[in-house]
Amino acid sequence: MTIFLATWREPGQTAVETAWQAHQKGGDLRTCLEEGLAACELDPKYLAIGLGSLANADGELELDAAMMDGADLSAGAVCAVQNICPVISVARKVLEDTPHVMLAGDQAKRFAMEKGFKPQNLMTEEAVRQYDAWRAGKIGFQYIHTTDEHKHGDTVTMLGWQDGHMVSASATSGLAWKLPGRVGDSPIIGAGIYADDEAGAAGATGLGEELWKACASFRTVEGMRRGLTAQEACDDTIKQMMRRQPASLEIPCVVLAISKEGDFGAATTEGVFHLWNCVDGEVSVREVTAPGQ
Ligand code: SD4
Repeated sequence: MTIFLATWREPGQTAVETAWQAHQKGGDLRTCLEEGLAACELDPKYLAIGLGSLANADGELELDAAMMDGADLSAGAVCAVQNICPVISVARKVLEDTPHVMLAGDQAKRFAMEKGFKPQNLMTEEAVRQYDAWRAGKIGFQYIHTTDEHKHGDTVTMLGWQDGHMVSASATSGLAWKLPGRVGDSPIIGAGIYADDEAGAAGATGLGEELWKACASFRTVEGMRRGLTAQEACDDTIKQMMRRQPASLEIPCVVLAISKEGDFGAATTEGVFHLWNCVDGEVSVREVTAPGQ
């Protein structure tokens, strides 16, 4: 059996359907997740991933991505990379072609160029228009942090499962209007993603500062290692965050997980979240509501 999970109502479907197509062409889990995320990164209509995303406070895009393979805990990530897309492919190259876990900023860009990626302007006309509107005070921080998923960030976090083997991956432009150099949870192993074939795989999306402080993905995988189902492990992480981290009540923090047995789930601190899933080619979406909402 093969399962793909992906975050958010808008891009999640693109991600799981592209991953399934890659699977049908014989791609392994790393390739399926890379292609699923790259399809989202290269589509300018998604506002918090890749080309045409919402910029940082300087009007520049700084992208983050990571991939972790649960077979041997190998991991690769890049953060604060400018002018390169898709960065999930660069993260995979860090995983496969270097002894390191993460490359940052200009040096990650240099590495990508050495690997054949061509630098390009990622600020579309629409991205510039959004940035100008923010600078003019016409749209605020909440534009990207609202319970309305149509306006929410489109960070895409994906989990792939095949006969007990798991890979996690994520790609994002991070928070809109962030301070230049700011890095969130998404490319951080243990925060934005984690995978261990001995326990399960997990990922996160939402307010990166809080998800990182909670080590949300690692915590959720450890819950499954203790015997919780994927849904129970997600609930456990989210309840703990809601109790200890009041900021996570204001802006959605989401975890998703799949256990080594293949059961999966998700939980959110706030609002409604949509989890896309593709189980042996059957694509559907689960609506997940915050506790008490
Ligand atoms: C971050 N977690 O950089 C990301 C943002 C996100 O949907 O998930 N947006 O904090």
